[in-house]
Formats: sequence, C-alpha cells, structure tokens
Amino acid sequence: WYLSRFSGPSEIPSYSQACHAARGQYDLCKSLVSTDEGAVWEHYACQPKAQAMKEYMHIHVEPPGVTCGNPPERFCTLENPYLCSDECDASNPDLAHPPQLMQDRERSGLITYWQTVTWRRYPEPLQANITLSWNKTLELTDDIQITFEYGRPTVMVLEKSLNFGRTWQPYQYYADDCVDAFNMAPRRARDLTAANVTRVICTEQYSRWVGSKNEKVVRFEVRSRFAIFAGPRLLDMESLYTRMESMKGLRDFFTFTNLRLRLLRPALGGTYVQRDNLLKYFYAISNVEVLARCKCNLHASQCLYVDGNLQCQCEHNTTGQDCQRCKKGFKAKTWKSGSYIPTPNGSPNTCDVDVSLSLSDCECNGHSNRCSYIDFLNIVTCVSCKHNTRGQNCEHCRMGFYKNTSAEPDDENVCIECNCNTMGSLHDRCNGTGFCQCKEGTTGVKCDDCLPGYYWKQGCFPNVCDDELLLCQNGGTCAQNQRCSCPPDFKGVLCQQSRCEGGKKCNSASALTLSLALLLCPLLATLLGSAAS
Ligand SMILES: *[C@@H]1O[C@H](CO)[C@@H](O)[C@H](O)[C@H]1NC(C)=O
Ligand SMILES: *[C@@H]1O[C@H](CO)[C@@H](O)[C@H](O)[C@H]1NC(C)=O
Ligand SMILES: *[C@@H]1O[C@H](CO)[C@@H](O)[C@H](O)[C@H]1NC(C)=O
Ligand SMILES: *[C@@H]1O[C@H](CO)[C@@H](O)[C@H](O)[C@H]1NC(C)=O
Ligand SMILES: *[C@@H]1O[C@H](CO)[C@@H](O)[C@H](O)[C@H]1NC(C)=O
Ligand SMILES: *[C@@H]1O[C@H](CO)[C@@H](O)[C@H](O)[C@H]1NC(C)=O
Ligand SMILES: [Ca+2]
Repeated sequence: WYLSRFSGPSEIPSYSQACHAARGQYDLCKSLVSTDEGAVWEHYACQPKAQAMKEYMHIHVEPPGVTCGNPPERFCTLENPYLCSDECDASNPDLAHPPQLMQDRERSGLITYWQTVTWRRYPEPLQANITLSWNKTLELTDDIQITFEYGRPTVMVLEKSLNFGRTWQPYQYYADDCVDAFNMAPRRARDLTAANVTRVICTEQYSRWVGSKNEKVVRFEVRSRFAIFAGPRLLDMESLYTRMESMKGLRDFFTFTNLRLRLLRPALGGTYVQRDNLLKYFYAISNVEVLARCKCNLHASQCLYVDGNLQCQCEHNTTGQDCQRCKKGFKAKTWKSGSYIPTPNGSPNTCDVDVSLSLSDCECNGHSNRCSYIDFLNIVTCVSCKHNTRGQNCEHCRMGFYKNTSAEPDDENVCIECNCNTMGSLHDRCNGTGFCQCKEGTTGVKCDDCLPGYYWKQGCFPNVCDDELLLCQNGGTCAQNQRCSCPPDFKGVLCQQSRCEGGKKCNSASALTLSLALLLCPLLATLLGSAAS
C-alpha cells in the first residue's frame, strides 16, 4: 500500500481537505476544522508525495569519450561473443547510445540505453562515473534500481553527496567478490538489523553472473531497510517515522542531493577476461529509477518543478528551497523542522509569531541580548540596543546615524554618525546615504559648503559684493564677499554714495582735513564757547 501510494499513476489530487482521514499520512499541511467557535485552521506536519526523480535528474558521464559511437565502433555480447555485428554510431540516431537514454520513457517496449566504448584497451581498466544531480535535497522512498543491459558490472560503487557534489561518501559497494575487490565481508541488506541499518555494506547479490537476461537490475535496497521498522510489507510506516525522529542518522541515511555510480569493472560472463575478444566487454544502462520525495522538513505537501529546479511549496510560514528557514516577519521563534510525532499528525512547528515562547530567542543582530514582550502589540522587542542601533531587532540606526549597507547587520560600526555641520544644517539627522538637510545657501553632504553667491561665516550668507554683478563702485574693493572697502570720498554698501554732497568742494586730498575738521568742530566750538564766556 505504501508504495502504491506514490508509484502508481493515479496520484491523489492535492485539493481534498475534507477527507483528511482517508488520505495517506502527512499528506496535508493544514485543514479547516469546525469547532464550537466556528471553522479554524489546524496545522500538521506534512511532506510531499514521492516522485519518479529520474524525470528531473541531470546526468553527467565521465571520463569524456567514454560513451560509445565516436568514432563508430562494433561490439558483440557476452551471449553471442563471436557475432560482432552490432554497431554503436553517435552520428546515427538509430545506433547512438547517449546518456539521456538512461532516463527516457521507453515507449512501445523498445529498450533504449546508454552504452560505453568496449574494453579494447585492456588491461587498462574500463571505468566510468555517472553523476546524477537534482540541485535539491531528496529523501529516498523506495529502492534505487539501475537496469543494466548485457550484464551487470562485476565491481561498482554507489556514492552519494549531501552537499550538491562538494563531498561524497560511499552508499553501497557491489562486487562479485567483496573481499577481493574491497576487502569487505559480503553482506545483504536484508540481514541488517535496527542496530546496523545505516551501515555501508558490500553486497555480491547484484554482481554475480547469472546470464545477462535473467537479472538486469542492481538495487540499493531501501524497502528492506524500511522493513526493519515497518514490517515486511511496510504496513506500519508510523513506526518507521517514529524511529526517524528518535534514531540519529536514520533519516539522513536516506537523504541525498546527488548520486554517483562508479563503474569499476564490467560484466565478464565468466571468471576471466578473454583477451582475444574484448568487444564483448562494456557497460550499458537502460534505466535509472530513483523514487524519492523532496526534503521539505515536514513543512510542505507539494514540491514543484519551477524554472528547472525542484522547489518545496512551503507552508507553516517557512521559506527556502527545503523550507529550511522562517519567513521574514516570522522569526520570533527559531526555525524547527516539523516532526513526525506525535502520530498520527505530527507537529508542524510553524514559524508563527508565538511571542510567549520566543523571549528566550531574542534576535537583536548582536547589538543587545535583552528582549521584552510588549503585550498590547503582541511583539517581542530588543531593549537597550547598543552601537547606535534601535528597532525591534536593533536593525535600524538611531537618530543622527545612518546605516552602512556594506557592513554586516551585526557589525559594531553598522551605524555611522551623520556628522551634519551644526551651522549649515537644519537638524542633525541625515538620509540613508548620509546626506544632511541643509539651510538655505548651504550645500555639501554635511552642509559645510556654500552655494555660489553665498559666503561662509558660521553658516552661509548671501554675498554683499563680488566680481560680477555686485561690483564695488568708485574704485572700492570687495573684501571676502562680505563688504566693499571704499575709497575715502565714498560710502554705501557698494561705495556708490559720495561723501561730498551739497556743492562743497571735495577732493581726495582735502577729504581727510574736512573730515578731521568735521570731527573737531564740536570740540572747537565748545572750547571757543567756554573761552568767550
Ligand atoms: C570518478 O570519480 C572519482 C572521484 O572524483 C575520480 O577519482 C575518478 O578518477 C573518476 N573516474 C573516472 C573514470 O572518471
Ligand atoms: C539550484 O537551486 C537554487 C535554489 O533554487 C538556485 O538558486 C540555483 O540557481 C540552482 N542552481 C542551478 C545550477 O540550477
Ligand atoms: C547487523 O547485525 C546483525 C545482528 O546483530 C548481524 O547478523 C549482521 O551481520 C550485521 N550486519 C552488518 C553489516 O554488520
Ligand atoms: C502564518 O502567520 C500568520 C500570521 O501570524 C498566521 O495567521 C498563519 O496562520 C500562519 N500560518 C501558519 C501555517 O502557521
Ligand atoms: C562600511 O562597511 C564596510 C565593510 O565593513 C567598510 O569597508 C566601509 O569602510 C564602511 N564604510 C564606512 C563609510 O564606514
Ligand atoms: C539622500 O539624499 C541625496 C541628496 O539629496 C540623494 O542623492 C540620495 O539618493 C538620498 N539617499 C536616500 C537613501 O534617500
Ligand atoms: Ca532507456
């Protein structure tokens, strides 16, 4: 039943919230349930259905030139070793065997397969690597099955990567003689127990010669490992899921982002390599079946192929390719994967703004380690933000500071002082790029410069005189745009006014005498007056 749930063509439609109980386990992220207070949403742990992942896989074959047909080449088979009339020719679609034939849908019963060059270069080893990538973390739900035509390899390793191909680890070894090939005792997956289910084994089950038509498939056994917990017919999946929660490494064991097949020695059809007929030794793979589900951390019931990538359709206010983060605005609580327990619906561990639980999880970008709960706003906010920061998460800058957008949010110097010139600016605040607001006539990022037509004197003031429009007249000179310094006979802002008015004789030589006389007159008069009396 478990397998038919996802491997059959009749997938259950995703929109079916009414019949939750009738559906498979963990298929639903939420459902509307009626209570005394009306309909409310209930949330559950949820996971996408398994999919045939070969549809989405990228295949890379190494070394270059290992695929047959370039140049065209003849080959025979182990069953018909002396009838070498078959041909592989990459330039002829009917005779070509490119890698994508490992993942095509075979219509009308015609088997299509990728094929390598033959072992002409014996005794140099005939080896090939096949890397399968999804750019998505996946979880196996059924056996991996690799179908070999013309015999299965006698030595092979299946490897997996959990980090998009940066590092690899062996998943299972395959050999017709495990001790000889890998110095490992031969094991069978079905002999594993709960105590050693995640052990990497070498098996001889899929490598011994039984005739190339009798057994074509090499398996990585997932079902027999599941069966240790779920029973031989996998009826008790609940018990498997419960184990996945409690047993460290069990879930990770079935998790991967890439798979790699290292083909180390082809089928021999006997014990020895026949050097006189090397055209019957090669690898040919007609199908790679990988049934798996997207890893969505129990936060999504759907995984869609969007823009060439598998993407979890995250619920529970989570986000990310694997729903591995809380959505913005829902980070008051640390992110947690959903949980299979308690059965039957698990725990969604949603990222809602559940403030009562979140005080201990105080996120202040490193500028504070104290939060408090504001009851009427129902939010948790940082208190005593340091380093000139402020805000609910100390994510803003205090008045009079602006943010260095190239600095990390937790940088001590993330807020830069505005440093507005106190004389030239309207206030001490600046905008997001550090620009202050300037008074009239003032300019510059910090408002410490004057616009043309203004001069600086504890602020900018309009020019009194200059060399263009506000010229000092009658020979006066402009001093620092602040005032005209006038010749003795003239006065006024621009020296425009003569001092010698009313027909008096007035020249520059007598001006000083006159002004002295004018200055002395009252004094003389006083003196004369007192002498006369
Ligand atoms: C297969 O990959 C392994 C690991 O990167 C490498 O050491 C080996 O040379 C490769 N084999 C071939 C045939 O390219
Ligand atoms: C892999 O997936 C991530 C996340 O969806 C995406 O950003 C990235 O471009 C993908 N890489 C490739 C090579 O498609
Ligand atoms: C796992 O344990 C069982 C019993 O404890 C044992 O028979 C079996 O050989 C072990 N398998 C491996 C691969 O160690
Ligand atoms: C996401 O958060 C919003 C707002 O708090 C809430 O109404 C909604 O129920 C949450 N969704 C889930 C699935 O928890
Ligand atoms: C902003 O931060 C970056 C990175 O820390 C630093 O290199 C730069 O000097 C800072 N800019 C200013 C104006 O402080
Ligand atoms: C700040 O003001 C300057 C000058 O007006 C402007 O060029 C800049 O775009 C402003 N920056 C922001 C973030 O508003
Ligand atoms: Ca095929």
